[in-house]
Amino acid sequence: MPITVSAPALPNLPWEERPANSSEVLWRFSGNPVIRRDHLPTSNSIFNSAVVPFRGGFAGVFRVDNRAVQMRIHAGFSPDALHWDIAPQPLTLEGADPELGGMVYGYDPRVTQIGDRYYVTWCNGYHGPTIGVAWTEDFRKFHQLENALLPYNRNGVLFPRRIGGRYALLSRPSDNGHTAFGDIFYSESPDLEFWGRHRHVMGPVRIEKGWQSLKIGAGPVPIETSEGWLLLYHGVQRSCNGYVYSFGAALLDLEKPWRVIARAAPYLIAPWMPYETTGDVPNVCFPCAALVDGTTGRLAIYYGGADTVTCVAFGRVNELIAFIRANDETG
Ligand code: BMA
Repeated sequence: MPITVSAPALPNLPWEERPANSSEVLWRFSGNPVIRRDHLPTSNSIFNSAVVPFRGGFAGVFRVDNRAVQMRIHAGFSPDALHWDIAPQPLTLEGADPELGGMVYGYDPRVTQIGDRYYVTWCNGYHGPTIGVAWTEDFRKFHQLENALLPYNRNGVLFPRRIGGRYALLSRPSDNGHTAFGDIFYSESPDLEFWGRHRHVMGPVRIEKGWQSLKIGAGPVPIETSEGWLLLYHGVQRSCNGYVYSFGAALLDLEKPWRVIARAAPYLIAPWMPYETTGDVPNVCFPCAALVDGTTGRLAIYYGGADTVTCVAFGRVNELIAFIRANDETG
C-alpha cells in the first residue's frame, strides 16, 4: 500500500533534489543558512524557528535573541519560505489574564494550524520555563491563552487535529537550567486551557552515550500519515566538552500517540556543517518546523544551527518511514 500523507498539497514548498552523490535520508539545502544571525539590525541570532503555509505564501514565528541577548519571538512573512521579512519588533500578546505577565521571555516556538487558527506554542517565562500558548489568524494579532503546563517544561508541540475529541500536546518536563534529563510526554485538553491524562511517550536511549542518550524533545508538529504520526525529535548526547544536539524520527500510533510504533536508532541530521558546529552554542541542530506537500510527501525541515542561524533540510515522507522501520530499535 502506498503511504498517504494527511496534509494539503503544497507544490510551492522550497525544494532541492537529493544531490546525485548523496544517499542520505535527509539532505541539507545548498543555500544554508537561510536566515543569518544579523538578518535584523538588532539581532544577535535567529534560530529554532517555525513556519507554516499562509495565504498562498508562508508565515512564521522566529526566535530572535537580541543584542542584549534576550530571547524574543518575532513574526515574519515570506513568498517562498526562504526569503523572510521578519518584523523588527517582537510580537506582543493580548487577551490573557495579566497575572501571566505577557511574554516574560519566549523561545523555541512551534506553530500549528488547526482550522482557521494558527496556534503558537513556545517556551514561556513564568517562574521558570513552561509552555505558553497563543493563537493568531493573521500573524499580526496574537491572543494569549493560559500556559498549558506547570513550570518547568520545554518543547511544547501541538498535534494538528483533535485526537479522541481532544487537543493533544507533546512536551518535555525539565528543570530551570540546562536540564540533564528529558522524556517526551503526551497531554490532552478539551479546550486548550485545562490539560491532563498525561502519558509517557518515550525517553532517551541510554546505550553507549549515543546521540539520544541524555534527553529528547519533540521537534516539528507531527505529520499525519497512513502509517502513523511521523515525529521528528531532537536528541542530546553529553560529550566530554558539552551537549550535542542532533535529530531523528519515530512513528506514533494515530489514535494513541503515546504508543511508539517504531523509532530509528541512527540520527537523521547531526552537527556536521560549519554553521551547525560553530556559533553561539556549538554542535546544535534543533528542528522546530516542517513544511510538507501532502500530494508528493516532499518535506522541508526548518532547524536552528548552533543556536545562531536558521537552516533547511529536505526529505520525503515515504523514505523517512522506510528508514524508521528499517532501523527500528523499539523491537
Ligand atoms: C535548549 C534550548 C534550545 C537550544 C538548546 C541548545 O535547552 O535552550 O533553545 O537550542 O538548548 O543550546
